Formats: sequence, C-alpha cells, structure tokens
Amino acid sequence: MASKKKILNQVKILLSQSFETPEKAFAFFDKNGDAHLSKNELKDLLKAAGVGGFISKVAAKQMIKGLDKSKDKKLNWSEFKKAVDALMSEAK
Ligand SMILES: [Ca+2]
Repeated sequence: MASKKKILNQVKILLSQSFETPEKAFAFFDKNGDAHLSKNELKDLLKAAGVGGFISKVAAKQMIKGLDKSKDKKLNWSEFKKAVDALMSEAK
C-alpha cells in the first residue's frame, strides 16, 4: 500500500507541474461544476497524479474524511485550498 506521504507527494507534483494555480486544478477536476470536489472527482485527481485505481479510491475517501470540515462529504474550495496550501508549504 502506498504511503500517505507518497500519495501526497504525487498530488503535489501534479498540482505544481500541470496547473498554474490551485484554482485551475480545482476547476479542472470539478467535472460537474458544482464548486465541490466529490469523492469521485477527487479520485480522478489522484489517478491523474498516478495513484493506482484501488488506492485512489481508498485515499479519496480518507482525504475527504480528513479535510471535509463542513461534513457534506465533498471538498469545497476553502477546504481544498487549505489542504493545498499545507501541502505546498511542506519542506521541499
Ligand atoms: Ca463537483
């Protein structure tokens, strides 16, 4: 099982290399445009970062559990941004 650290690192690489800003990444993966990332949308983000199918499903679930402050089982922009900011400010 890929470690959480490895998964987060893959996400970090995807976000920093493929998107100019976190806003653009959020908009790209918010496929249905409801201003939230659902578990499935987050799973697609993880897949795009190179995380395997089964692991991406589990990791998406855990990420929502950890980051979803409003308890609607989705990530809104501020929840996503907070997570990205924390990720990007980690030691390089
Ligand atoms: Ca959405």
